[in-house]
Amino acid sequence: MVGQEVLVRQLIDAVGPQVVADPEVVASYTTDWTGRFVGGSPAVVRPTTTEQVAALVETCRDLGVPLVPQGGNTGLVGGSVPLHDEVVLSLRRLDGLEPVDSLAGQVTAGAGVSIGQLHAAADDAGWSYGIDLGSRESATVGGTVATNAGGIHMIRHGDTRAQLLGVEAVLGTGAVVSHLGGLLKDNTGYHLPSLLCGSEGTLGVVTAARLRLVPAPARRTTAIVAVGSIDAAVSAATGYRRSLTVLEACELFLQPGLELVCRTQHLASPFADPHAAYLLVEVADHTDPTGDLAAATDAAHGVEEVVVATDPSRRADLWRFREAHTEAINSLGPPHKLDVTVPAGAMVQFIEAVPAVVNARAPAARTWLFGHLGDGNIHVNVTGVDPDDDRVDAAVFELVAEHGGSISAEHGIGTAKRRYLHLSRTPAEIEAFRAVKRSLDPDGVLNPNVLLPAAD
Ligand code: FAD
Ligand code: 2HG
Ligand code: ZN
Repeated sequence: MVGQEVLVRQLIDAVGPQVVADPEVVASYTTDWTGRFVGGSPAVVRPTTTEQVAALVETCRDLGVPLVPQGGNTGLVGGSVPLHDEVVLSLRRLDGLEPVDSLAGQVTAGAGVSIGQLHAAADDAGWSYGIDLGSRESATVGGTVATNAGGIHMIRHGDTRAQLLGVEAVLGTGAVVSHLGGLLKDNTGYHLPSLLCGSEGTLGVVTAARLRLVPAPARRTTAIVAVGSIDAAVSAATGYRRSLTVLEACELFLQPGLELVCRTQHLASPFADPHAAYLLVEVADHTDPTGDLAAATDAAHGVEEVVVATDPSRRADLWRFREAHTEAINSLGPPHKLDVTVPAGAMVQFIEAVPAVVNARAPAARTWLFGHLGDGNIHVNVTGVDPDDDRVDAAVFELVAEHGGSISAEHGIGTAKRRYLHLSRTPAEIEAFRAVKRSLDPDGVLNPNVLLPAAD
């Protein structure tokens, strides 16, 4: 490995003044959003063109210096920060956004465009983008593609992969692959966008994406439905999924989470009395969907109270109770974030079992449960545990595996979960992953400490 000064000079020779070695600036790229993962780096490179990204990857390959691609740095699994002194490759300056192709209902966006910017552009053109998430103002197109982000509308529009019609990317070899034509039907071989989507920066650096847009419904109704038990929440969620073709979101949170959000965000609870669990349900259509939502809620068992909103600012107020969970939990110190899926049939049992499993390993820890119940995705957050102590993580992941679930629903594997990948993937699958990695990144330049377990 070359020394820092020589390295910085060689990086500048390759990509120009986009290389930053000022320790103060570098430090702003080396800690993750939660504060649990803190690293260090000799330099941050902030290219503005795909050619510069390719030159950087080639140079790092020649020098044997690994890179960590970074977008908005909102990832929650320690995949976007340099935990092993890697060079940080920030894609935020690749922020070109082409005009929306209104005829096709598609858009081509640079990797650094934020999801919020994408929404604004789609809305202006009378379309909508199917992915939305609480980190929308910082999370980038490149990062959401790299993690295959899910988010709050996944139940209706699918994950990021389902929006992805094409990508431009620099592979670990330095080669640029680009297929941004946006044809809806295009069976001409391997679908590289699908492979790169969810690869967490281990196979290629996404520099641009061609994304499909979805219709923009004129009317939207949001409700928080208070129920008396987890069981009632799970069966109500199934009822909503079965009866509402216009269901856009079906999110879960529990009483302790609501209290924490209200206390830390200085909000008044939407209900006078406490309830065991809450579903935030949203429907959207071209005509007013409020009646459909009311009928589905009437048909659900165990509903104790409901608040409903149709105007945008009141709906945003309701969303705050759900979306502020991440920020509220972080105010207690860096949490362990265990983003998991379990099958619908195992959900009640899983949710009820988790706190005891956590406390058996860490008696003083606190478990917070919320998430995208409509698609089986629960965010298990644990506070009061040392950032490096992952005995609780192991115990929860084992519980997930026992229930037939996945150790990552939407955040990815990152560095946090790589040693647990075997709980969700067979040895043959992991070997196939390694073969793909060897082929597209033969020298292990791109995020070598992410996703795949260490070779031994
Ligand atoms: P980063 O955090 O910068 O990077 C994430 C991973 O992608 C890293 O492995 C990185 O190396 C890689 N990467 C980044 N850019 C590129 C690129 N251009 N090419 C190749 N690899 C790249 N996630 C959800 O799925 N659903 C949610 O509902 C959701 N809500 C969130 C709410 C909050 C408040 C926060 C803080 C996070 C939330 N997340 C959610 C997690 C996070 O926002 C997503 O994982 C998002 O996709 C990360 O995007 P980013 O641009 O910040 O990527
Ligand atoms: C969400 O759904 C995000 O709000 C973040 O995926 C989840 O904070 C978390 O664990
Ligand atoms: Zn989520």
